[in-house]
Amino acid sequence: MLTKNPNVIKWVDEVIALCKPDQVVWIDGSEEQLNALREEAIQTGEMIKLNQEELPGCLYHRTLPNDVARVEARTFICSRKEEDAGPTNNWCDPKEMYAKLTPMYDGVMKGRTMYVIPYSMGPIGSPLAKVGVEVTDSIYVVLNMDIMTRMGKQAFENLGETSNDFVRGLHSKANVDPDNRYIVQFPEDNTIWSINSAYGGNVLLGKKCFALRIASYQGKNEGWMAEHMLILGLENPQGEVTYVSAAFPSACGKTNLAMLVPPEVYRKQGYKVWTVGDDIAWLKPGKDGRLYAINPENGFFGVAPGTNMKSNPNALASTKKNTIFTNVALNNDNNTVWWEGLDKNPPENATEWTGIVTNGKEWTAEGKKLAHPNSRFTAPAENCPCISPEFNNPEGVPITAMIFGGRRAKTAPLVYQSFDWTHGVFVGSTMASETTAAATGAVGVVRRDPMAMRPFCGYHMGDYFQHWLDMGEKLGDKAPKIFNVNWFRTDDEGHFIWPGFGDNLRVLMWIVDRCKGTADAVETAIGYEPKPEDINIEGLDIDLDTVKGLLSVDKDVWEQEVAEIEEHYKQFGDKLPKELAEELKKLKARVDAL
Ligand code: GTP
Ligand code: SPV
Ligand code: MN
Repeated sequence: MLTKNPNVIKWVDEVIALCKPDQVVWIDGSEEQLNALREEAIQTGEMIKLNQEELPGCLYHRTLPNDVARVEARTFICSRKEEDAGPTNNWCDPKEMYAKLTPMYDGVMKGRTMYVIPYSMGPIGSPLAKVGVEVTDSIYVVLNMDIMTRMGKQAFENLGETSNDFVRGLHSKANVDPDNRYIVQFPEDNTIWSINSAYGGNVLLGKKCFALRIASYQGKNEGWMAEHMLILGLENPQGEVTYVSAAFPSACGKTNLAMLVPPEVYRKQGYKVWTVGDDIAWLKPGKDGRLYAINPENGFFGVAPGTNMKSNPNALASTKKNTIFTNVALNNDNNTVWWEGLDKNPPENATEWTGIVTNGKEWTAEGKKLAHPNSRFTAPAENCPCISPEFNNPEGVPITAMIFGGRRAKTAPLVYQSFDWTHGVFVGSTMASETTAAATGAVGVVRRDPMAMRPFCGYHMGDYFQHWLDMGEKLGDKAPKIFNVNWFRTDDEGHFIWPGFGDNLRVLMWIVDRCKGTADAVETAIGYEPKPEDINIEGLDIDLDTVKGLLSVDKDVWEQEVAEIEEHYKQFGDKLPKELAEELKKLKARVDAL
């Protein structure tokens, strides 16, 4: 046992009594202990050791084909009152859910080892950090939590010997049975129960389950925010750094934007981007009244496909050591990894992600994929060449601009700024995006995903909007400015028009200059937009007319959008803040006048 905290001990005793493991191992986080676990996982075949010259410390893992993404249909928010979960969450009475799941956990770890993982979300000692304890029967989970969190006995030092303020996470992969898979949050009990999955987002309980679903609920009660946001610092040639956070839905470009390499014209002038976080931000007003953000994570659980030397060299560099790859393909010639979009040379001697040995060139020539579209790398943040010097700053970084965005083939322009905070909350609350492979279900279907939090908000979304409005009230004129971006507009053939990736800096530049008051804008029906010539296209092979097209606001399309937002808003009933209903009316009037 690593702690004398009676609350921890009592809870762990309860789960031992329930799950009946053969053995209990407390994870202290020592290299010795972790190495033994790595060896064991390699012995049992749970993990494969990769080429240690090319990828030192790297391991490979595959999950079952039925277990490759978050399962939103089987994810529950079990608040005592149904109303508190709201229309966007699955709900079940907590008593009923505990009663249903308890027999499933009863004896589930017989013949297995239970690992007790203490971890901190946020830098140890940060006033914004919080402690969790995850109990699991999976070594894969332990090794991933080591990368993704500050794991080990130091987390208990942070908790202290009497506090009860820790999140209790119980995970068992059980039989990985998709019909009995449950990912359940009990926000009022600080508790998460996850069973019958071994896929990251369902089982690394510090991540979406705690740092978003439970934390969003805690944030509402405690006056802070937990958001599905990257955090980056943009440094100008004078050495000043402006921090920006951005919420895009899953697999819509957070990791890429967070690690952006400036295009040549800016690099030469001395612009740099520093990564603070790529997925989650915890934000709280600081002593000076500005909004400060920490990244509660310690690593990146990033989408592998599409990651290459051109799109995201910093992410690729982050995966070169001490990284776990899940559901990518293997290159059997040299025991390294491959995925779609890494390069144009699929290995001839390949093992695709489910384990089929094949000629990768022929396989991909038939249009089949070698890596799963939601295959991922788990890489330590410290590996990232552009990790921010402020990454471990316990106070966080001050946020100047917040950006919303998603995948919209037509509707949303490249960038616009909200008129004010309330309008910005409106923009976030009406966000829509095409679905991706990060969750099970159809891909490419447009759905409303407010603030990119639809799958992650631990309470009623209407109350969440109100919390955003309240935070704006509290921050007053120190509130970040709110923007919306869309890198994914397509032409008539379905090709992306905007080059994206590093060139997104060109849009960030306008955003930062707007915050400083040094860039112009035109007022449109939906917000402030740059003049086309204010987006620097030097060195790109697109012209001013293309930028004009990317910024266009089409009356028919936006009339349709307004109608869809009206439908979307209906589900929140009385809980829809009246300020937002008012914003919708104003938008409708402006669009009608186009
Ligand atoms: P999660 O980890 O699921 O939350 O995803 P994320 O938001 O971090 O997305 P990520 O940066 O991993 O990007 C997902 C996919 O979008 C990858 O296939 C990228 O290649 C692609 N992508 C990212 N940025 C851009 C961009 O600017 N333009 C285009 N066209 N594609 C992009
Ligand atoms: C996401 O889906 O938004 C992710 C990956 O970041 S997961 O951890 O599976 O949630
Ligand atoms: Mn994410």
